[in-house]
Amino acid sequence: MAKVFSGIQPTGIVHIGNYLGAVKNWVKLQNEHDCIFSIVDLHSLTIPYEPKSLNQRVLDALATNIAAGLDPEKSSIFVQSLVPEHTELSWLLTTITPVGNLERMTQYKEKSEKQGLLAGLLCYPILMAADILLYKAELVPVGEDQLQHLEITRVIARKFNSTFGEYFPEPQPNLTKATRVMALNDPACKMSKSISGSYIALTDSPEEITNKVKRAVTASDVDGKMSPGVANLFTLLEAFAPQDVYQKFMKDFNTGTLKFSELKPALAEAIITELTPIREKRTELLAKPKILEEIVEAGTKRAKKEASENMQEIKELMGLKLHF
Ligand code: AQP
Repeated sequence: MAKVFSGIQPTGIVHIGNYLGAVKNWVKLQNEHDCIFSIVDLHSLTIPYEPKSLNQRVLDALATNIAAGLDPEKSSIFVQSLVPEHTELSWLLTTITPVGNLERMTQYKEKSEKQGLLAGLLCYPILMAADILLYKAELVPVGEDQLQHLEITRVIARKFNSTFGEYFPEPQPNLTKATRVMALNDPACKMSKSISGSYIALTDSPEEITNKVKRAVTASDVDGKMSPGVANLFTLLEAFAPQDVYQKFMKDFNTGTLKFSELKPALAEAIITELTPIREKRTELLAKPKILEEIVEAGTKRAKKEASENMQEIKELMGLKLHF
């Protein structure tokens, strides 16, 4: 049984990229491993946000993830800012993180181009390393876009171990088949909460899902090779539809008889079938905030206990524990 940590930012409604790349995998892993999942609200402060709506976004992220299958009986589910050890460890790790590694991060370059050079964007991977290392996690289920950040976590763990003594495991990624779901309106970019038109949200109605799939960019295939848009639809079909439906359309593609007028409605139907119970459960949970409060209270208590015990050991190793 491995120790697993992962998180999701409350930056918008959870979409099928988050779901297939991470959340659905969390649901599976919680049956086999010791899992801690966090709504990482501190990370979400690195992009512009409206303070008045943050609380609702956190509740929404909690309700959506639980509706998607996260089980508080099996996993610890909590909100990052409720366990201050995350920021405490983040500072300690900042002191051993090479700036060059941070400056090379694709997400930092892309986001700072839009938002300006903010230290929070630069140090985002250090906070992520703290999230993971605080619990000595060995396995981190994330989408492909987070692999670079996880590599920095390993660099930091190695540096800590060689400087202060062997303590942190080097965490490994755990990827799904749909590790990089592309934007429906631009298959050259990844599906993202902050790019409108790019995603199908877990809360979308059947009509919205049908329309979004209908409008998905496909473009023509070149020399029988699938275009990125078509490949993306097949990734989604494989993830959502029964195997025989996927096989049938793959055969159509290989024999040059694929019709988007058949593929798109079949894909929309498969997505609607999987997401409808999630959408309904989320609505139920949001109407009962007391249940969400109890889940967060219990998850925070468990996470906090482990975090504070480990922090004591980390501080001892770094010479920060006072002995008189
Ligand atoms: N398109 C994607 N395909 C597969 N996995 C994805 N993930 C995100 N987008 C895709 C994975 O979802 C988990 C939670 O992501 P996050 O909310 O922490 O942040 P993100 O990666 O920045 O997601 P977004 O949707 O792109 O948010 P914004 O627009 O706010 O930046 C992670 O494991 C991530 O890899």
